[in-house]
Amino acid sequence: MGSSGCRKGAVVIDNSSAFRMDDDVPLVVPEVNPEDVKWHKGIIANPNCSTIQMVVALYPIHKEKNIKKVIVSTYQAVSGAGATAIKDLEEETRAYFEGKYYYPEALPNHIAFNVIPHIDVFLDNDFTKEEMKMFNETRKIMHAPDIRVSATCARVPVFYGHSEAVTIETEDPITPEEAREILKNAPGVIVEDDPSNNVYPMPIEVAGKDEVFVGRIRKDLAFENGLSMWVVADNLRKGAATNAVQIAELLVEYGLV
Ligand code: L14
Repeated sequence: MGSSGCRKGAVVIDNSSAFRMDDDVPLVVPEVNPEDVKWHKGIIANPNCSTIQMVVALYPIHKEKNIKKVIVSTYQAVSGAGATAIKDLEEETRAYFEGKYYYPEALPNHIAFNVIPHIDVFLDNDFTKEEMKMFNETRKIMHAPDIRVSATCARVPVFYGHSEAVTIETEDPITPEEAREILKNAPGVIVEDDPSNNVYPMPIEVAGKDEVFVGRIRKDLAFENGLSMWVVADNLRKGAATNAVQIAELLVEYGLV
């Protein structure tokens, strides 16, 4: 293995969590840390879906206002857990109306008309692995080793599209107007924020799209320099496939393949 990958020059963009925190493997979201693809040694890791959409929205704010803390709750679609989890939601919903019992095959609990605060496995600190991915991967992608991320990841009965309620504390003060302006000019972000006309991002609208959608931008009431927002993206597109394709395009652009 040389710096250009395997002997034949192939590069692997890996969508699993296996190599993401490996010091020798770049973890890349092209809107945030495109240059990191340059030091790959044959593998580039594609981050976790919930982390990708969050950093696309947070990084432009971080660059200008220095984010210290993030508190995030996710509302994750079943498709993240695969085709059998999609079947779980479908079949269990049908069974519910037919008065029948359905035993979930992929998800750890019943998902129809329910919310499950459990994604991936539980760890020693009582967070789940999914929640700790948001902590660790955010730091690595944003090159921000001191950011504290406290996540609660929940599964909701939605087929496609993860939603996230995100609250940040910044070092420098930030107004919602400033945040809206920053995000309107940010790569890969679409601001949909007109609550008086019932306009805010929702998974059903965002499914099938490649961008990260942000709305409900408002001053937070718990932190001095606090801001809250609602972030939605298609977990299979920007959260997985689109991001991987963008990484491949970067390799071509930089002449690395
Ligand atoms: O890429 O929704 O780390 O169950 C593992 C769990 C993707 C989503 C990852 C889920 C994930 C997933």
